Amino acid sequence: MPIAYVGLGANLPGPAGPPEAALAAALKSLAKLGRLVARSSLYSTAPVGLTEQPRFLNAVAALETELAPRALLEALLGIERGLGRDRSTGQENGPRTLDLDILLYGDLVLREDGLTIPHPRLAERAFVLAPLREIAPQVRDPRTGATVGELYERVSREGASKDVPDAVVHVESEGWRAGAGNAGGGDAGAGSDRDHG
Ligand code: PH2
Ligand code: MG
Ligand code: MG
Repeated sequence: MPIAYVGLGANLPGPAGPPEAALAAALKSLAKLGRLVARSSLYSTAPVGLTEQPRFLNAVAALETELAPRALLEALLGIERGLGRDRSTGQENGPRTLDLDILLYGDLVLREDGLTIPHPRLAERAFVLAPLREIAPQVRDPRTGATVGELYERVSREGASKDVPDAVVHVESEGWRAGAGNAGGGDAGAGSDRDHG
């Protein structure tokens, strides 16, 4: 069964509470779509694309699933809606209660209406690559063959975020660590180092 890597992000309070609660609730819903095999720590990240908005909380989960890519996307959109995401009013790159993105789906390369895998901006985004590297440093971008670790190093060296103070900061969270069942176990992300990716 393929492993899908799903990016989680939020920077507005919603029905579940603050962004951290939305991410925790989303993780529980994700676990119902297959087997949650890993989850990263939480990261506080500077907004990219539209800078005048609150910082985001970001994380990445690894989900082993029988759902085909399109069915997985529909399920993710359903979870977003359930946690307050309103796509009729939202701004592109603007604030949101929850964003769930398919980053990778096994080694699939897919370009369809409304669904591109790998995520088209995966290689540019430190807020995605830092949590993804934590749980899947050796996984490869099937478009280029580069590993996630290599992509992260490149973005850290050359990316726009390198000039932004505190662009990506690892967050210690008891609640997140304890929450959502077995998803990835307790040791992921141990340590309190800051990560200026
Ligand atoms: N998502 C965006 C646009 N900008 N910036 C951060 N830091 N984190 C995000 O998840 C994010 C963003 C569009 O999905
Ligand atoms: Mg999205
Ligand atoms: Mg997104």
